[in-house]
Amino acid sequence: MLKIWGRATSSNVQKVTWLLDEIGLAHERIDIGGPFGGNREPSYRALNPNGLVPTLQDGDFTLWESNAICRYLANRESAHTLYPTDFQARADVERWMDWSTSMLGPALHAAFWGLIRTAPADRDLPAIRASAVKTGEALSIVDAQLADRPWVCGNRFTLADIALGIHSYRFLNLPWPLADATPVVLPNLLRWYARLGERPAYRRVVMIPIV
Ligand SMILES: N[C@@H](CCC(=O)N[C@@H](CS)C(=O)NCC(=O)O)C(=O)O
Repeated sequence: MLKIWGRATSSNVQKVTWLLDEIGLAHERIDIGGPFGGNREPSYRALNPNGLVPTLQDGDFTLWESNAICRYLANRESAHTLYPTDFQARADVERWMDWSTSMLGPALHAAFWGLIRTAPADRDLPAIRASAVKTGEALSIVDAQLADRPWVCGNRFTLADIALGIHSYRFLNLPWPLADATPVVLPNLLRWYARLGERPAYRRVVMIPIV
C-alpha cells in the first residue's frame, strides 16, 4: 500500500492526501513532523534528506516534494482530468502549481507563523500585515483568472485547484487581528472557494483547524 509520511495538519501533506481522497486511492499515512517529531531522525532523512513532510513511498520508490508527489500520483492513476496530457493544458496546471509554491505560499508564510505559531505578545504585527497585503495581491491574480471559469484552469478541477486551494483556505480562515489586514475583496475567488467546499475531500482533508 502507498505510504505517506507526514502529519495531517501540514499544508503540503494535505495537498497529497486531498488528491488521494479525490481519486479514492487507499494509503497509509504516518504522523511525523510538528508535534510528532521524528522528521529529523536519520532514518527519516534517509527517505527525505530535507527532514520535511510529505514523503511518499510506493513500494521501493520514494519521492519528496508535494507537487512532484501529486504529479506522480496523477500519472500513476492516469488521472488525466486532474492532470491533462495535452502539453499546453499540462503546462498551465504546472504553472499554477509552481506559482503556488514560489509566490503564494511564501507570501502567506509570515502571517501564518505570526498568527498560528507565535504567542500574541510576541507577534510582529507589521510583518503580519505586510504578509496579508502580499497574499491579497497574489490572490487577486487568481481572482482575475477565475472571472470567466469555474476552476483555475478552465471547466475542470485539476491539480492547480488543489495547490491553490490549500493556501486559500488558510488565507480566508486565519484569525486576522487587524481590520485592515482582513482578506481583500475577491468575489471570483470566494465563489471558487465555495465550490471547493462542496467537495467532500476538501472538507475532510483541508477544512480542519489551522495549527
Ligand atoms: N517544498 C516542500 C516543502 C515541505 C515543507 O516545508 N513541509 C513542512 C510542513 S508544511 C515541514 O515539513 N515542516 C516541518 C514539520 O512539519 O515538522 C514540499 O512541497 O513538499
